[in-house]
Amino acid sequence: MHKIAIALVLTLGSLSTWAKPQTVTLNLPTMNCAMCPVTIKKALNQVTGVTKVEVSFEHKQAVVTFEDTQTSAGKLIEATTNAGYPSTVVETETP
Ligand SMILES: [Cu+2]
Repeated sequence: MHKIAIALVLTLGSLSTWAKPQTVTLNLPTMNCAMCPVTIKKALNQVTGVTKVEVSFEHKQAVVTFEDTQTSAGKLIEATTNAGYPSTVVETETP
């Protein structure tokens, strides 16, 4: 029992160091009403590897956190474009 717990902690620990979470800010200039952020958030959350999405209608931007082993900024842009909102990357944060 004890050994299993230790093995699990080691596995989770090595996984989290292996997959690096990245945060990108996307410009979404075509947002034009209060429903847009809802649509965009839904589209981004459907992308594999995305762990957090915050959409600001006020700033016409989306802040997306994702695992860089599973997806990329290009895939996120593709997702918003497919939802009807072409986007561009504002900045990339590397912790
Ligand atoms: Cu809208």
